[in-house]
Amino acid sequence: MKKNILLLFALICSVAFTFTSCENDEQRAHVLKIYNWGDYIDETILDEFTEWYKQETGEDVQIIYQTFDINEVMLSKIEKGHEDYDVVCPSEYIIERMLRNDLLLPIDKDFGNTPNYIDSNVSPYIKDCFDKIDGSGKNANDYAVGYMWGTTGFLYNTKYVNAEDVDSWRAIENPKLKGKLFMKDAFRDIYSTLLTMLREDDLNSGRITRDELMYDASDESIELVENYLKRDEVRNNIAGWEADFGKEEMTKEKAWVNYTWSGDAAWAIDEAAEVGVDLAYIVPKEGTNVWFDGWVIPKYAKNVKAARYFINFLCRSDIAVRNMDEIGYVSAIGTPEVLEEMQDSTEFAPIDASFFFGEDADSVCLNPVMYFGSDVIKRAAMMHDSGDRTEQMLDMWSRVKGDNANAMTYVIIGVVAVAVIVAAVMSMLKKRKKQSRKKW
Ligand code: N2P
Repeated sequence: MKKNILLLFALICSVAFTFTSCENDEQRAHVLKIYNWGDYIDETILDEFTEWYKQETGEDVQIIYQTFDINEVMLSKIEKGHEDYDVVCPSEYIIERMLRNDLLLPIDKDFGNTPNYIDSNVSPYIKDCFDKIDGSGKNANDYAVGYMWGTTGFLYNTKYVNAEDVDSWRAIENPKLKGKLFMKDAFRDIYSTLLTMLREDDLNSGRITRDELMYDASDESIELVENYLKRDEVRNNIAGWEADFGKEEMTKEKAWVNYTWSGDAAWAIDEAAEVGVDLAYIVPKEGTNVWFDGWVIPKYAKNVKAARYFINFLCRSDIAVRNMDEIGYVSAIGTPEVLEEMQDSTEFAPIDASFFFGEDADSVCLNPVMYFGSDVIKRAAMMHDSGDRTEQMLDMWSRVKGDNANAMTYVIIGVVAVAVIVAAVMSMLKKRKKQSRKKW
């Protein structure tokens, strides 16, 4: 009898469990979980997507939107945590790693009656660059769609700093910048671009090409970067490592120079102009990286359909322009509509942007911080996954940042210790005074 009751109880539990998990699966099928960089979209677009999706597919979707500031944080949630994000936005070297580690699903571009904006609107330049992502035999264009792209360089305040002060990586050791420099907390961008200066002789003599340098994760190069960033002149200049607040430090004139991404720079230049602060952006003469962020669908995704429609929606020209206006970054969309919206002959001199918009765009008035010219492209290269050397690079990075933190910690401990001693001496003196008054 007892046995039967137990069996009945187990049966009821398993039915209830199956029922609730089916209900959860059913609910989850109408949710789209997006994981994007902070400050990297016009968020009003998210609601518009749900309306558009209903109109195109007849289906409801509810969005869960989360953000990150560091590629490796996002990657670890998927690689180690197997989190069920439907659509995420890694940079090119992480897309490469995700492809190599089988973490991505191919993106089906058959949208039925809905136009395929991905194939028609993404610039051929971006597709060519994605072809160079080395995904162990998989073509990145089948698994990722370009979103924003740009360079890395120095954003500077023209009141305190001249272009000549920051036209080279050597700027970061210039005593003029003491305590006034913020560096982007993005180890790969800093490591790879700093190497263009530290291994300049090898580049100039042809011992290594720029493309090869972007694969370089040798002990020798890691040591070169670590030693340089730990030099006293450099450490004294660095006020902090920022993931996303450098642009505010610059617009408020708390910092004079920020080594950052071109999109943050374009945004900060506009914002600062409104409060009368003049900022400018320059790519170091030794070189830079040209980086690309793209949308991918991780293999643990639960709503692949909404994910691929979302990616397609972001490739509409009007949506791309709105995102650019909001965040300052350059979209991968290279249509005539985008070109027309971005041109401004009252503000910008003509540049050759034919590599991105096609041959008719060889003299168009575009913001040079966003659509840099061929002079920058010549000294830029795309980064690659550092594979099992990533660990060594990350260790170096925390040693570099830890050293800066320690110096600061010692200062704080010193100040607190002096304050405690002063307070103790003062109270002793007070007590003595009181005692001697009583005696009298
Ligand atoms: C914007 C982040 C941009 C990422 N907050 C550049 N790879």
